[in-house]
Amino acid sequence: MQSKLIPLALALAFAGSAGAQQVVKIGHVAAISGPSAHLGKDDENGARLAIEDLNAKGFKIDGKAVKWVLVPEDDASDPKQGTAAAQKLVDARVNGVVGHQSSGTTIPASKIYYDAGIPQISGAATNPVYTHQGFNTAFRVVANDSKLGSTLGKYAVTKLGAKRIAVIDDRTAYGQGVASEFAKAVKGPGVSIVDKQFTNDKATDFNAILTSIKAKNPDLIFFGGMDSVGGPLLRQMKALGIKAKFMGGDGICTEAMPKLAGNADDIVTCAEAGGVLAGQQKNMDEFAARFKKRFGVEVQIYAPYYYDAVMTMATAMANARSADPIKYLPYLAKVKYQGITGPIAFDNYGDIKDGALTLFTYKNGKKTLLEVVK
Ligand code: ABU
Repeated sequence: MQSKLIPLALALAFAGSAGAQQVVKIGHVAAISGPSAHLGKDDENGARLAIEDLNAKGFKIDGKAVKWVLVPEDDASDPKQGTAAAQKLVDARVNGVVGHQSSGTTIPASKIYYDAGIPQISGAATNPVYTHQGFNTAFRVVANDSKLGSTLGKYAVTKLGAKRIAVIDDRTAYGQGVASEFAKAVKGPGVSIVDKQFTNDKATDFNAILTSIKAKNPDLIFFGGMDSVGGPLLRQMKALGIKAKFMGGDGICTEAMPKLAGNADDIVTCAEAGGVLAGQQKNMDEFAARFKKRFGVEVQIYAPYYYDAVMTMATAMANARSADPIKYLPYLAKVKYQGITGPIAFDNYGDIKDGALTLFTYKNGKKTLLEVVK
């Protein structure tokens, strides 16, 4: 169990801001441009829907009316843009931040929020480092890559019967991390990693690495990275006549994957870093329908988690009777919120307690549930 550091600047940054605020600003940062823009927009719109609901319901703090405002920023999944966006939100004196989307931007940005004493909840970044830096301002409402990689590794061996496994990652904090956790979990009698290759998060041509992998005759290829690379990788894998199954983490577990791959079918297994149990499914379906009506597009993956992140933050503010970060941060650490995605409470690191995963495949071009794993 790790003790959290107390941010020195916290008291100073918000000194004098006691009392009810009429305007509560929630920052959101994700990739709104670049290859993962469809996912960043998904997150942002999830947060936007929550803000609209809070305003529509007249959600008050300490009995006083509040105008809830979303302050959106784009980091393009670039660490430098991520820290610049974080500093912008600190300068704008937001009351809290939901984001970022990629682990590669979330981790460096978290230091900026911590120094400013601003609570941050990510609904997508899964690298364990984010919540293990001793920053008491860092929270996450999804499971992390240790859980993702190890669950997928066990599933590959025990359920899919994989023996000869090839691993590719995109060298990002997320892709490399989840691939490494996966590789640890598949080691065992009769199972071997026959090849390890890497690419990058902007690559489009995978001929060289796939040719190397094909020569090793794998029965399963695991990819650590996002759908913008995973889709074309799967397409080229099939074009080269590689018959292996294809597996990846939450980065490829999106509604866009079939389009990006040309066709994603039941050779694909992937995992969303959240687990919606049967009793919860109705809420998720209702959310998906509302989201489609409001924004005209399907949920990609993490929109409901960002919706819940905003609502969790608002609940902590209501419990604290204040949107002042210094006052509501302790309430956020011990919050209990029943979200669309399930019950939300945090452990001592700021990770979701009892985080679950949902395994998916694809059928007829649609993401199709396999099972929820606790
Ligand atoms: N969790 C997959 C996408 C975001 C990230 O962790 O980089």
